[in-house]
This record gives sequence, structure tokens and C-alpha cells, in this order.
Amino acid sequence: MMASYPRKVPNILITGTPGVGKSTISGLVAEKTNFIWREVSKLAEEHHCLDEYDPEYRCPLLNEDKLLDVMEGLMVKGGNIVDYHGCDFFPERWFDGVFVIRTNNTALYDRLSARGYTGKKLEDNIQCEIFETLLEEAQTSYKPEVVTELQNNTEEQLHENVDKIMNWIEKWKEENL
Ligand code: DAT
Repeated sequence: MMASYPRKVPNILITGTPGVGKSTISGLVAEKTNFIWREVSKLAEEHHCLDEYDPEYRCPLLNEDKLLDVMEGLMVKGGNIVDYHGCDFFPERWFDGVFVIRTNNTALYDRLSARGYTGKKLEDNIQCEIFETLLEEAQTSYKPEVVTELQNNTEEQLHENVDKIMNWIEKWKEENL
């Protein structure tokens, strides 16, 4: 195992079910700070980390080991906002803060339908949120003091969440000078 490295700025993971608002929040935080938004799905595509096609979910499968190799170097200095709908395969040492974004059923249903999700794909994602799958995954993969759950149903909450994450970054910097 590699030793953890000191960082002057933190790395943040934004996770949750598809449609909860990870990209929206990550994009806004990146816009207001000098953090770099790392969309894991895009990185995977750009660096050819997508393997076989999963016919059930109609999406390609992620080659996690290859992706981790690509990301390792990016994470060293901190200042990353990593956005992904999974969190248990990243090295725990990468992240100083893990934010699990949550959305209620009706709002999530509307957002995913608007995205064109139907049938099993839509139902599975709604169930994933109802069963708190990503919250549990974060809680089993990271220390409790690192994990924060954020409700993201309304525009008002969206801006509160961006502020909360920015305040968290400032506090981390003060505590880790
Ligand atoms: P994700 O990256 O988790 O898949 P997203 O950021 O693409 O989610 O958001 C999905 C949709 O929901 C998108 O149209 C933006 C909208 N949205 C995000 N946060 C919201 C909020 N707090 N209130 C209303 N709509 C929101």
C-alpha cells in the first residue's frame, strides 16, 4: 500500500444516485473556487477505461483498475472535486471529504424521466436512492467524520449545498495549514 501524502488543499468526492445533482453542484463549486471538477465518467471515456457493454443497463462497464491508475497522479496535490455515482473502489486516502447528495423520489423521478430514463433503468435508480445505497456505500468505505449527507431537492438547497461545501473547504484549509 502507498503511504498517504500531505495535501495543502483537500480532495472532495461528490457521490450519489444518478440525477441527484452531483454535476450541478460540482460544476458550481469548481466555478467559484480553483478546484478542478473531475467527472469520472468522462475521464473513463477519455482514457479508454470502459470495457464490455452491459446489455441489462445499456451502458458500458468501468475498468476500475485502469481508471484508478489514470486518476492517481491527478489526486496527489489535492484541489479535486471528483464526481461519480459510486465510491467504494477509490482508495480511502484520496478523499478528505465525501459528500453524498440525496433527492426525494418525486424530484428524482422527474429529473431522470427528463433525462430520458425509462423502465428498468429508471426504476433501479429510484430504488437505489430509496434504499440509500450510495449513503451506505460511503459510510462503509470512509470514516464517519469524512462523510456528509446533503439533501438536494430544491433550488434553494442547491445553493445552500454549494455554500456548505465551500465553507467545508475553507475550514479544512484553516485546520490543515
Ligand atoms: P447527477 O450529476 O447527479 O446525475 P445532475 O447534476 O445532472 O445530476 O442533475 C440532474 C438534473 O437535476 C439536472 O437537470 C439539474 C437538476 N438539478 C440538480 N440539482 C437540483 C436542485 N437542487 N433543484 C432542482 N433541480 C436540480
